[in-house]
Amino acid sequence: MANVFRSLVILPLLFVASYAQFWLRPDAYEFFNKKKILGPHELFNNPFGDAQDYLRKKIDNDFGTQPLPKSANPSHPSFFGLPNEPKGSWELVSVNSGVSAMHAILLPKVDKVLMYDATIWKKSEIRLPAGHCRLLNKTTGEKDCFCHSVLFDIATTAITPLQLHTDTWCSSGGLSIDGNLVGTGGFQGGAKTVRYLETCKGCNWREFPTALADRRWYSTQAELPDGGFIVVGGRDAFSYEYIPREGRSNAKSYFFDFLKKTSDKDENNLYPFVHLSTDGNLFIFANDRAVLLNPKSNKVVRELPALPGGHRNYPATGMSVLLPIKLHSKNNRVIPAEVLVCGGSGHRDAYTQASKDIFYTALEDCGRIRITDKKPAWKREVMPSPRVMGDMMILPTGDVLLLNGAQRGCSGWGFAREPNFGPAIYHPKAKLGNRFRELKASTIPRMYHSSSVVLPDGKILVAGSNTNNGYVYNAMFPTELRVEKFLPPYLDPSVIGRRPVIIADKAPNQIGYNNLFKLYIKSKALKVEKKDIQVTMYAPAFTTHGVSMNQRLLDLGLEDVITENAFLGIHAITAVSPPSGRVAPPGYYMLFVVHQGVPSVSSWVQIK
Ligand SMILES: [Cu+2]
Repeated sequence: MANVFRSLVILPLLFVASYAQFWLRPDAYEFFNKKKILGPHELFNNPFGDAQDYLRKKIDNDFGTQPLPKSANPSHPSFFGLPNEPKGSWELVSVNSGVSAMHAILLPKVDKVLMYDATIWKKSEIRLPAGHCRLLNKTTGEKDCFCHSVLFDIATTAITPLQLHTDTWCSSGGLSIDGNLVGTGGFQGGAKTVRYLETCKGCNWREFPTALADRRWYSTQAELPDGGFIVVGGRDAFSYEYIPREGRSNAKSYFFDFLKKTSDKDENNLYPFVHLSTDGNLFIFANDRAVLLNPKSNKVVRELPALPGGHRNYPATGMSVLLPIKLHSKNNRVIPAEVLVCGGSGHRDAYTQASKDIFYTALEDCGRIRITDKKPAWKREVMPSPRVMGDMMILPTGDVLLLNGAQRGCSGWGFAREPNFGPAIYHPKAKLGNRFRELKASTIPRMYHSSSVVLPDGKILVAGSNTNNGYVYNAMFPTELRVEKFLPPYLDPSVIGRRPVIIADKAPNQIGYNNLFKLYIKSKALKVEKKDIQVTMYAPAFTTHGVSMNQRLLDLGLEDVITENAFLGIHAITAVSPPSGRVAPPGYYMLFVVHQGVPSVSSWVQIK
């Protein structure tokens, strides 16, 4: 019996312990980061097959990016597609974010970006305040005095340290109805944790390490129509569960066969893409397949067609958004919802091969599907460049920005090459084949563990990138602490004159469902017409590992736009709030008024 105990329990523990010892040793970093020589993929011209072969195959609905037609006629009042369209620009705003921003989200009301990585490295570039430390080992007295999560002030770039007690490595998150962060999972003691952070001054993390039934490492958290959350998947977790009330623990999870079926040798189905559809079902995409799950009955209500071309989820990390939801003052019973999935890897074994110095070219294609159709079908289109580990952010105008990531390889320590420096913009309303444009490139590689945040002024905060096991600076791609802002084309000096200003003291702080509400704007334009105005509401994304959880843009129905005072340039807009929690879960949104393709600075509004 003792022998059985030893072989079943102690030996595996010893093995795990010695393995962990090795890869936590400082010199292990060098092993993982040493400059790798070119593999046979580069040297012998793809003996394993070309990842781009699928592009040459004839597939229905396969359109490349077409050159601009001579008389480009944009389908909405924007400058997209016009000659001399601006390409955007970059600003470097900070050289030290304290922690490398593996996870990032804008917190409502306080306008600070929460950034964090992991406690496992016991290291960052900021210490806990006032000599605070975390005791790691009672016997040895080992301590960690570094801070692993910060609030980044978007106006001043000042950072406020916060103290984490559980490991948030590769975890997930979202915002509660009251605009507080609810985070789930992570590594070791963090894997079953649910953690909360309020935005009050001096507030710190509250952590509940036994709240979840299963370990959630690389899982996705998604908001439900009532403001609650589901947590889906994760390494060795073929299940999902709903976040319990604070302080409670889940007794068990729901087994989810779909995750078991979509897992392969390299996994390729972690951090699944989960989007709440307008009918209350959850669109869940893993590897190359998708289903609609009803979170009330816990039944898969529909299997969608597979997306051909390759593998889209971690470590073959692609990107996905729920495209902007177009609302009207009177909506039909079915409100169309469309999903876009881009990039990833054409090779099932991209991760295994990257460990042998073979870095496959990433996928260059996207699939788009209307998930509320009776017979949904993917339509394929091609990006300007291959991209793996990118971020896909919905802009206040309803266009989609693709940025960060690499052109070859996949997620993992040092498993990617050729950073994709250039963002691309995708205009969902343009004709198929004419939707993408390349924008101004950055100079900073942002690969594994980078993140992006849409800000109230319409800029995009871009941070992080750490393809190293720890804070390592003598690597091919050093741990990145610099923070940039990308200014999309709508902030170009040539068009910024169109920008409206929301009159803040007349804007609503709270709205209900299906209500008329009024907004007042100030504009330099002599005449503001209804056809030139959009009112949009953006739910902040929790961005990590190429997944932007709970990102959502609503393009509201408008009743009218009336000039109140032509002399002062004041105009009144009457808009209709979203019809239900299925379309727009309760919580905080950034409210933008867009005039001729240029968004205002947003104002926060809570749907309750
Ligand atoms: Cu990770």
